[in-house]
Amino acid sequence: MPQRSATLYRYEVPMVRDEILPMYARVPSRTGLLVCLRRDEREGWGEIAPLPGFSCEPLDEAQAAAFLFLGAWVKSEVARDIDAFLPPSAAFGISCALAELDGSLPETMCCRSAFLLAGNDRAQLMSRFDGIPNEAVIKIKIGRGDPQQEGIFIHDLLSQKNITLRLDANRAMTQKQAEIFAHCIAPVFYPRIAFIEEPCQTQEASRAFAHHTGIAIAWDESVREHDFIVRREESVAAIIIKPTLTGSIARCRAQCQAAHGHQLAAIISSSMESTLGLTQLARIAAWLTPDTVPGLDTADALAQQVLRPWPTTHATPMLTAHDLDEIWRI
Ligand code: OSB
Ligand code: MG
Repeated sequence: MPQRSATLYRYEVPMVRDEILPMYARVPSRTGLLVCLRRDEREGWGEIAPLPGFSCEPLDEAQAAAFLFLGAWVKSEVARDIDAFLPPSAAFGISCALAELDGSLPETMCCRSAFLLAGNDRAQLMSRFDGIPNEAVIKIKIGRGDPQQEGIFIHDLLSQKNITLRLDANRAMTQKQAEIFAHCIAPVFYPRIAFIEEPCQTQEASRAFAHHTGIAIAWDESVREHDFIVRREESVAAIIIKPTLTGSIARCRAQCQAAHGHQLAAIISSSMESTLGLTQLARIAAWLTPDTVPGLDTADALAQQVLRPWPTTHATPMLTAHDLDEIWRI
């Protein structure tokens, strides 16, 4: 009889760069759970961190579901379809811990990520931008201010550097505002906008915007709506997959495969996980989306790293298992 145990820890880390998030989702600190599963001599870790403003489940609900599931797991009673039993954040975290236990999540991390720029301070944005190499993929948050000024800013960036941009509006603009934004950018530059994630408040408006301007779009928030189906659409270049909001590795893998089957890019993206979750997302990206640059440039939003280091934040202090609050052990 193999020996099994499960431990849950809670972390809370100050958020030092919250301008990545839309106003409605900003929180002073990021809170989540880490799950550690042991079976015989092996150990597997995962992160359960619903993102306020994006996840449907609050942390206490994810925690209660994890207790129930892990209580059964230590007795070797295991549900086949973990997504049917657990809210997405818990299904993601527990599936990572299980995958580390059985060795099914490859170790290699995708070390590239789209550089993420956000914030209204243009001078500060430009100073970060200056250090970025030409061939980099850069993602900029838009829909935060005056559409005309934002359009001019993007036009200027595209005229100064031969870069490709991803833009993300988090559904903030009306179709009219999105078109005002687009009209401030010379159409010769449109092909260097890989896509705009969810430009408008509704899917219909985003589709109409893409159709009128010829700028490609990507679905992000829409992917998690109950009636979303992956299909090839005019002007849709990619779907964004956020495992913490989607569910188990198996479910994320099925979504990547569906996207690829429809010639869409699938982009693995951060939900502001700690560096433990981020390193696992980088492994998932290397494995499931090897030809696409993922969106994982969020490690520096948090004041501390957790358990595992992220390649670009070596100066950020690290929390080890000793620094975490153990909340449950079975
Ligand atoms: O809309 O993609 C988003 C982070 C938290 C919540 C929502 C989003 C994000 C990001 C992550 O933008 C970074 C990325 O995708 O490049
Ligand atoms: Mg997005």
